[in-house]
Amino acid sequence: MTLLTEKQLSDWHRDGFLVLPEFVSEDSCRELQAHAVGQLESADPSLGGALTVFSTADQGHGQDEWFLTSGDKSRWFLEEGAVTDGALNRPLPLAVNKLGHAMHDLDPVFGRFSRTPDLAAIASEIGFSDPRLLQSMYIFKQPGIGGEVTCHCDHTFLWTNPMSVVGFWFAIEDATLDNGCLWAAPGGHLGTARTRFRRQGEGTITDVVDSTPWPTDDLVPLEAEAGTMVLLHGLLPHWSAPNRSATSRHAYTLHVIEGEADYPADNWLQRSPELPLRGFRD
Ligand SMILES: O=C(O)CCC(=O)C(=O)O
Repeated sequence: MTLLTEKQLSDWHRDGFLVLPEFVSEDSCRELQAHAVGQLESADPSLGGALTVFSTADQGHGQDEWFLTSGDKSRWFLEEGAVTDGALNRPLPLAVNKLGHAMHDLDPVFGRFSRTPDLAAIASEIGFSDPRLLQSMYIFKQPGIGGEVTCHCDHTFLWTNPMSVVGFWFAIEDATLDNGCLWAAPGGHLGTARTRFRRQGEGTITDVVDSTPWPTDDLVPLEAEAGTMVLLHGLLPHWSAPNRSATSRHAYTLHVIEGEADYPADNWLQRSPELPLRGFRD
């Protein structure tokens, strides 16, 4: 089965991203959304460690045990605007920035969404020989308080030797200029990662590997209707704005690495040997 046309493949190689509208059905999006929200509706918001705020601006979560041990768990991380004086100021389903980072292996609903013949085919068409599903995130981009995701490339966080990570990003709701759609720099994947985020001692550190600033003026918006999948090359600079609108912008993203690539022991995301990485078909 070949899903990508020659033109799509050449766009992918030229731009470092590829937007595939109507890749998943509205029904699949609604099912995943209801499931993600339902989990938060039935969760205990006072769980230990659960007040961790996810902020790409200060990376404060990077020193936090709740975050650092989440590589093989399903945990939530809060929007900065959802916490006042150390307490939640709204119900959990409206407070969470994202769920992460192993729902695809722990939860059958996420698992079904994440492992399909179409995804396996796309992974092979863009060059994976042994794709491994490393990380999943369900991103809420909440109305009014949805946090900015500062410009970055995914290799910074999910480093392999050689670089291999690709993001499979799904619009679960319409992503617009108004509610904080993705932006990306066409061709920016031909540059380098600027930083590497890794473990050091009990926390994390960000090493500067290339001090060239991100090409922020070159970013283009990737507005996407629900059901669209966007492929993001691991070196592609991408960004999303805060959501100040009244509409949420739910998205789901899977980060996939090459099985044969070396995965450093000081990457922030580590898994228990009891939950080994799997492919799209295992
Ligand atoms: O959904 C977003 O706003 C950002 C997602 C992202 O950076 C990623 O999936 O790598």
